[in-house]
Amino acid sequence: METLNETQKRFFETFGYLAFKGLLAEEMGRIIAEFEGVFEQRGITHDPTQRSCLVPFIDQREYLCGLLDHPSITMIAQGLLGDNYNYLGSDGNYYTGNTGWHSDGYHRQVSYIKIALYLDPVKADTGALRVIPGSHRLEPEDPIRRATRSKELWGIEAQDVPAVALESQPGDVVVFNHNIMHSSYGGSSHRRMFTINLGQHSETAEELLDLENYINSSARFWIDSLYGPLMLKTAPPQRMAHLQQVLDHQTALPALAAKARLEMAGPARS
Ligand SMILES: O=C(O)CCC(=O)C(=O)O
Repeated sequence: METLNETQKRFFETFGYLAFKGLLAEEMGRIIAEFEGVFEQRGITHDPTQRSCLVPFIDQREYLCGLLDHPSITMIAQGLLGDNYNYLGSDGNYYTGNTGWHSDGYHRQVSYIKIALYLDPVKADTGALRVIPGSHRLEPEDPIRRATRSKELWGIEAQDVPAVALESQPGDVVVFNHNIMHSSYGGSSHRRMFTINLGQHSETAEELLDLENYINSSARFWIDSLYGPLMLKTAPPQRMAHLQQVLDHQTALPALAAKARLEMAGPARS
């Protein structure tokens, strides 16, 4: 199996992202068909006025579950998170328009990463992921982490905030640290993209609390488990090793999801 080299790891640690050109190019035809299949089987027709988001996503089809065992994905996961990383769920999306500046949480103790596959060509001004390099290492109070207020703080539009656009063709893979500030601008009303979330294994009480908070925050998607049944049913032992810690720490999720079902009009879309 290929491994990430030290330069790639150092780049990721320093800047908070990596892009792999053509890493899953051979698989893309099948991946796109499976992506469409998930939305079809769930009877979801994308409404172009708002984002469609399905969580968990790869768990819906055996082939997509298998991406977790794919040498290219395990290479990224092991290289950035160590051998005993956790799978933390996935989302499948038809995005509509812009995604404003945000980070996917803020984790001090352990690294959480997102692997993203854009299924349509995206350029800087047509929906490519933009990242502010190094912003994953900044304290929450740092002004750069307030890029949503770009107009008021710096007199510039959000899309003019200095950033790197990770332009992507189907088959390319982008990876970023959850802490990094990211966005996208100018995308179409049916931009197809799905992600796989992974994190380092939690060891200390504080890290386990962080993991449980992460899991429990998924109640907003109205799910009782971070994993769909197929993910577990089709898991070879080497995949199970990356599911076990979450299985052991998601006991509060069903009650929280039940509460969310009472309080929210529908499952969250982001
Ligand atoms: O592609 C996009 O519009 C943004 C993606 C994003 O924010 C995410 O996956 O966390």
